[in-house]
Amino acid sequence: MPARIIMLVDLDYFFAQCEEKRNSSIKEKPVVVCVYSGRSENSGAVSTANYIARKFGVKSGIPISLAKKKLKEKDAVFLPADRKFYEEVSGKIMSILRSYANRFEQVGIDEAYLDVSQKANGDFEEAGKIAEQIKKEVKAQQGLTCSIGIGPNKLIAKIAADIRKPNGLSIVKPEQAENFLGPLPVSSLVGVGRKTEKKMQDMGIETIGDLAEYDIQKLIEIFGKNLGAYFHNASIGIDDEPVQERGEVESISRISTLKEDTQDLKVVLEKTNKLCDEVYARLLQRGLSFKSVGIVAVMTDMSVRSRSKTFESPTNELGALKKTVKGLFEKFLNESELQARRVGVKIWNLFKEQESQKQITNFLQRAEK
Ligand code: TTP
Ligand code: MG
Repeated sequence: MPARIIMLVDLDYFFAQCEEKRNSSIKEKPVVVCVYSGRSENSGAVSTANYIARKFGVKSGIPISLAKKKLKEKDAVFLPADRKFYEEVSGKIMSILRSYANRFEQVGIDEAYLDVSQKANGDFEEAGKIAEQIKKEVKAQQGLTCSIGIGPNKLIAKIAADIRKPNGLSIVKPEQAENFLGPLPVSSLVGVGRKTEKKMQDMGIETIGDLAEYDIQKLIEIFGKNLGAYFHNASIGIDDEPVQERGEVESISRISTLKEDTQDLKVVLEKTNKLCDEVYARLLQRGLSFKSVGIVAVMTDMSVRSRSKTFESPTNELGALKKTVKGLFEKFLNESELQARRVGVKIWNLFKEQESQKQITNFLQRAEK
């Protein structure tokens, strides 16, 4: 198996860069994207600002009035946030990013993790080339720059992306992880907020290196078992969190009690066909396709059994759902010595229509080769 290589791609000053994209004449000026509260002309907060405005101390979260003060007589451009437009741009960029990943997880409007272990064949140099390619394609197709961090896990990839911005690329190989993290302030770690930072400072811990040297038992005493162990592992660059495809997180399911316990396929299917209809309605409402179908049965002795099947590519056909549920129950009831009391249907590996179309296209292309 190739070494694990994770990338974090974060678009630079995203909302403001979107504004520059549709009006390049503002590019040389400080640009501030605002969410106006409407109470008075200048009430509200700054969403984000381009790097020119940041030089004057303008950043996400500060009051608009303060940003105006900082940018007085600087020919700055203040714009209201247009989330719909940013989401459109984000969607297009995310589908570019997805095509470069073995596994893909979008974590915000302008941020995504890519597991590129196989694509880069475990080679960090190769991953660096993929990152360059991604930057080039995002720039060419959508005109935006991004910053990319590459590391052996999500934790390091994220920090690597943060240290060189905008338009940065940082690669941290596994053997460099501890040296890379060591000098950074503990607040660079996910989960170390202001309060925890303060507490650690009181314990004499300023840097991640200090944290790594701190006795793990003491950390556990102070922060509890989970958090203490997490801090220790994070400080030495250990993190096993998988890049989680969104489709895998979500599922749609229905379960219902039979009128009487039974082992009769016909009776069970009467019930599960209805459950399939309900599950299917939810699927359509959300504009999704599914790749995996499961059945669950609670038996007379209250034990829970399940069976499932995963297709080669996503489908959104009710017929396919019912047929699969039938096939699974047929086999399951044949093998079971007990009667079923409750039965359920579940689908997961859910994809947005557009993505499933892409998956189907990929699948067909592969099939043709
Ligand atoms: P970030 O990626 O945190 O910031 P950014 O893309 O503007 O800048 P950077 O170059 O440092 O990555 O957030 C993405 C978008 O989310 C940002 O463009 C605007 C929005 N946002 C807010 O509306 N309010 C906030 O407080 C933050 C942090 C972000
Ligand atoms: Mg960003």
